[in-house]
Amino acid sequence: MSTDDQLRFPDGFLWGAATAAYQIEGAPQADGKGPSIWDTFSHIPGKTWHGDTGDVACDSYHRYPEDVGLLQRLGVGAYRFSLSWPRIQPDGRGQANQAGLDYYRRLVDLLLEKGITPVVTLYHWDLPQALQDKGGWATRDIADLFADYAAIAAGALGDRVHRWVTLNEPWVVATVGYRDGRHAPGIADPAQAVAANHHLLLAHGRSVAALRAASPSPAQAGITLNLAIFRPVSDAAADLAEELDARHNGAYLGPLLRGAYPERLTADYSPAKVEGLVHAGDFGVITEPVDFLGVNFYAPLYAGIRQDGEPRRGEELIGPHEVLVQPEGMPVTAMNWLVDAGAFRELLVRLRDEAAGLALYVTENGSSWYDYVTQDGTVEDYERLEYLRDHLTAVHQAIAEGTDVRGYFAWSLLDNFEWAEGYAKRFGLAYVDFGTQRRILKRSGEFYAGVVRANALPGS
Ligand code: IFM
Repeated sequence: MSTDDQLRFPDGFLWGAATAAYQIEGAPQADGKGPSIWDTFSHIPGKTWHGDTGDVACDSYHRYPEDVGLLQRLGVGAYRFSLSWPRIQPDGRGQANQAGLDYYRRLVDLLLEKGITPVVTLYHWDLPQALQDKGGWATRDIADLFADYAAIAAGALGDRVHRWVTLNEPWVVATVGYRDGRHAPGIADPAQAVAANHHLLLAHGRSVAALRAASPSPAQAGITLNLAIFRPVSDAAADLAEELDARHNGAYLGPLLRGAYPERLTADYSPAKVEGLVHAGDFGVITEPVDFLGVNFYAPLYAGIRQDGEPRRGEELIGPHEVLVQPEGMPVTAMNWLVDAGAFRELLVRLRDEAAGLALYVTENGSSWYDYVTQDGTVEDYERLEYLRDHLTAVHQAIAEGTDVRGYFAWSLLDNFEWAEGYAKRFGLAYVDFGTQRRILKRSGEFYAGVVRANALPGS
């Protein structure tokens, strides 16, 4: 696979970039779109940094040709973007809004014209507000409504879209949205979070079947999980690291691949607790075979115990004594996330065994830094470039160790609305001046274009 000191990727490796509807589109009321939970949540004072909202974001709803131009400059073969459910069904149920579908059709047509394969995520967190008003993901009938929506999307776009991701990061949806309340819908209720989790998985399974049935041409379907590596910082934290792993990874890989929640999650999923929630036959739905697994990776997490219950500087208290630690001397990004590409390799190699037989796509990987435009009008983001190079090296190593990674999507094509962090945190390969909407390809974007062109990482 390697010539000279270049690291070559397998022939046909799919290079891409990713975005999500609410983070880039803006135009929250255009062409009959209904409100989403993020439209509501971001307008509540104090919920996002600086009161930022996605009202304008990158204005991609109007500027998508320019963004397709950026993809062309990167030379990528694929673009992963998400559909806004309330653009397509303003209330989350019933008849489709043709104007919403037409927007995505125009985007897909332009991508195809430029030789870029669309990879479409059905749900990247912008639930129709009307469904949340009835309980959202904590209610069971949402699984069928989601399947209906999947069928509408596949029926309308499936002649030209052949690769679908059902859900993006259900852990974040359930945990950050329904348990911690830091994301929309802003609910802090552990019982609703467990229910949301189960219904997300159910919705995934039902939508895979629905979109395959509705698509006019063969559809490949998968789900994207934000999987993580947990490392204990001491022997005392070993059990905590295992528990976190089960909650974060096992709660998804278990049901999806093996048809069961991990045994050690009895606190949340004991038979008594899930009575009424998990119905007979649910795991048959959830294990609906998928064509691939999407993996999002950003950072490893280090688990520690503080007997005094006092987190030290840079630590996050996650229980009475349990903390997430930032080990001394390890670099962190602007998100305060650790930088450790070795953990990425470890995760991918682990999936080689745990998800054996399943093709993997890295559907997101990237980093946030405090970028700025130089006097020459360039963005010299060498930290991002290094992060990218090191994490691509990790992918290359994992492939060499027998992991079936078929593609890589950089997060993100362009700076965008980073949820509760608003516009303060930039992840783009292209810089966005949110005052003028001007896009500037960053140094890391130029580097990525070189990798894509060569299908290889340059030698050192
Ligand atoms: O911006 C998000 C994205 O929407 C989901 N995955 C993580 C990214 C960075 O936080």
